[in-house]
Amino acid sequence: MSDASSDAPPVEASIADVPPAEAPEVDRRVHLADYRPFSHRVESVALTFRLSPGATRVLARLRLAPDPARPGGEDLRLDGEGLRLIALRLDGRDLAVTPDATGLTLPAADLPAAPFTLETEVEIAPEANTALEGLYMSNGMFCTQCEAEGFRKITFYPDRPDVMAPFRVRIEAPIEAPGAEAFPVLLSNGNPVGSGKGWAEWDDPWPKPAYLFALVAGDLVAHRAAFTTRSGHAVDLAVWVRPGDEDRCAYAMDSLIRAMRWDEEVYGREYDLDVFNIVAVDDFNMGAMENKGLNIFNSKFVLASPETATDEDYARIEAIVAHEYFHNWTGNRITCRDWFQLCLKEGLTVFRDQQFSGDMRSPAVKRIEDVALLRARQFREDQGPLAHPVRPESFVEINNFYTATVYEKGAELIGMLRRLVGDRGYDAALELYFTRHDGRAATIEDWLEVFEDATGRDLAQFKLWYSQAGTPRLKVTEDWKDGRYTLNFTQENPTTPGQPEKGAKQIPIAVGLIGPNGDEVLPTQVLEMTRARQSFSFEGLVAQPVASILRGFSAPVVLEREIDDATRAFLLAHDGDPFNRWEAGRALALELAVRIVGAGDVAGDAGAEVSSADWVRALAGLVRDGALDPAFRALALRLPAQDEVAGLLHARGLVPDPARIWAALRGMRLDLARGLAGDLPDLVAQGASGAAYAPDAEQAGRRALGNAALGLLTRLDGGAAAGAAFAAAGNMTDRIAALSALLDIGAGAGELAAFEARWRADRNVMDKWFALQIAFSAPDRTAGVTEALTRHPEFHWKTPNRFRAVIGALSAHHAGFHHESGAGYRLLADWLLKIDPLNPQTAARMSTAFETWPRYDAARQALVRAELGRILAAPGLSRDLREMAGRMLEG
Ligand code: B3K
Ligand code: ZN
Repeated sequence: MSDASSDAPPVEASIADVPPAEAPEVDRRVHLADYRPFSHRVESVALTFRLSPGATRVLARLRLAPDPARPGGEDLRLDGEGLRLIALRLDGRDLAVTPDATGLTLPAADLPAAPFTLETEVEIAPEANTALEGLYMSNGMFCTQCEAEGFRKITFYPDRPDVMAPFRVRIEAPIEAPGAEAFPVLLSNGNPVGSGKGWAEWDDPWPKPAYLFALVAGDLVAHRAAFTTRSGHAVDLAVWVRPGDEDRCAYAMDSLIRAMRWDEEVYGREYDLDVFNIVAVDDFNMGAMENKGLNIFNSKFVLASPETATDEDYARIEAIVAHEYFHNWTGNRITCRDWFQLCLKEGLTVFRDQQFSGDMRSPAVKRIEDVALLRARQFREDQGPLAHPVRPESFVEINNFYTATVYEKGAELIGMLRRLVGDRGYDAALELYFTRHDGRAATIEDWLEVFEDATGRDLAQFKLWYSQAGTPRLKVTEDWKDGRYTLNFTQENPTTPGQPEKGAKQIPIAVGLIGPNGDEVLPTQVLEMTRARQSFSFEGLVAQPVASILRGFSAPVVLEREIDDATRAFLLAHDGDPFNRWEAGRALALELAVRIVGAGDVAGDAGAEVSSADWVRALAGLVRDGALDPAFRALALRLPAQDEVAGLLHARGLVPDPARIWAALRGMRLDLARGLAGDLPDLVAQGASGAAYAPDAEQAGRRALGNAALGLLTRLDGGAAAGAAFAAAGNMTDRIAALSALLDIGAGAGELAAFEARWRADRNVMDKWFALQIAFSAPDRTAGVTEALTRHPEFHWKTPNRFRAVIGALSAHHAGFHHESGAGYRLLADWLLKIDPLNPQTAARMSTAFETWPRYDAARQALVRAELGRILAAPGLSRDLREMAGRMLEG
């Protein structure tokens, strides 16, 4: 292995001009079908960083070997963007090569037939990097984000996931003024192998793709712990944060330790380095990143104390810490051959983190939450112009494909596979996957093959789930005759962009049968549907059963069932499958909402024409059942999202009116509050625990139910209880719940001011303060409230978390964003255009708020199209936002 510390800088040869930073975007389209292995093997990488905010030097020494399978030799193409090339040497000889806008090419004729060493020196400016991709600065510290293609902004390299190599890294801190050490902590991947004042060296023995490279330099403090793997290897763990934040790291550390143990116990996976570091940074484009041995996190998903974080924040921290840790095997040790295979690591790792959270908390509650999220994000994506397969076949900008489809639907596919092959088959397949592909870059074909080899099953039809977009619609009818009960299923696979024709999917349908007295007469069994139409019969029944279909949400489909409210209420009362029990309540609420919206009277009190009494009664029975998990009861009280109602109306060929949906759901909530009026004070009281705050599932569930009840009670008591709860709140969960309840009835001005005064200096808490005001604004004021908040001195729009808190809250307010004035649309487009030149990833991601436009009326459609057109016409638009706006407009 080469040694970065002895890396003498190449002679300054000033070979090439800087490729212009404002080089015209190359509108490349990359196709899965065009995949070709890289021309060379990278045997080792040695990097030296001479850090300086305005002019960091990066020296790279690559040991390269020609691919023996290509005896004629090939040109060597290295990716590189925005790099000022200072020097380039091959086996010690200076080379004169001029990079183009996206990299440099060394012609085959100039390359040796034997292994050789290529050295480059480049200069980059981290402090000017606002895109937060590559090496950049956040609050005075250096940090990196390389996935998917950020490493090419650090040095010239084959920046593709199938090129894996061991890395050695030397970091030299900027020269300090005497006595002022601004960058005492210097971190990279792997194990620390040496350090001194102003420098450190790291060695990562595990071959990895460049997207897993990471570097951090700054004034940080560590929250430390130790972990011993089950084979006895000692690992030093550290969570690094800015001084002052160290008392908010305990939960992230605790989550990490539990995740490490769980992966050993459940998947047999051990950690493989001497250290594991997590660093919290304030400016980050997403949640976190699984860099080998050095996970970098959005500080929002690390820092937590009862005073500053809600129960939901704690649960998210636990899930994300685990997710990034689990990537060490599913993503890092085994990575993706190319970016089309992204779901190979993301779908599987989401599936694993969902299992983990279920084990740590309640599997039933976790499943309900995951399905709610899948429907809200992924079904919505599948229904609109951005629909794409779990494994897409082409892209312009890969960052645009870190989507709910790749992640959440990708995880559902793993769950279906597991249901199809059984738990033991799954375990055997995973064991084979880890042994067969360790140290490699794999494909979906490789993944399915381990299942076929381990279980003997043919998964050719299952593979369609990876290549065909869209949510299958599963229709079911039932027959009952002579003790024989039959379920007749029909599946329809809707057209999506570029995919008019689709084959029948293999669908695991978990079904249980319930007798008239509520007892289970047939325990859950998995029916396997493989044809467009298929019937399944059950014999020997004494009475017509009620079927509980798609238990545990056994497949990501829309179930369309002719069923009356009474049968749904029966399932809500008796279904032994907790998911379907919740589902029955949700379906009742959705159908009621649809009826109220269609009924004509949605102003003021709900449904003069449609009564919600049966729904309220059914829900009341469940909520009063003290034997049920409070977290589950809290979920049952949650009404469908407005966006979900709009999606359902659209699926039924109707045009949703956002204002009516808003009014209908508000009316339903008021009905629910009135129906439960007698129970609410007690439920609120039970939510408060005498015990010291703990973020565990038990306490969190109790708070969730108490606070759901508080929200309803506030609709009846004018805010008396919520005002008192706000004043008495001893933790952020209760404080936010009380404040939300007040804002929901148009009150809470004093509390908002008090909240701001108390938390003004806390960036993560203030994000909540911004978002809440928008979330609870009246629809005709949403754009105005958002606009006013963008003029608040604490609206730091270049900080992604703050930008997302404010502009994201605007897009998430269904009736406000889609207000007929078009003000919401305009405001979002204005801000997308403003952020795009600085941070294209954030702009592109937030533009998806527009994806549902085809659902709405002609006037709204015209308004959105005009905004998308305005975006597309903007000069210098990023490749990211251009691809998104273009796809949405084509839809
Ligand atoms: N793998 C990263 C996401 C990278 C996103 C690049 N635009 C985090 C994760 O999924 O764990
Ligand atoms: Zn991931």
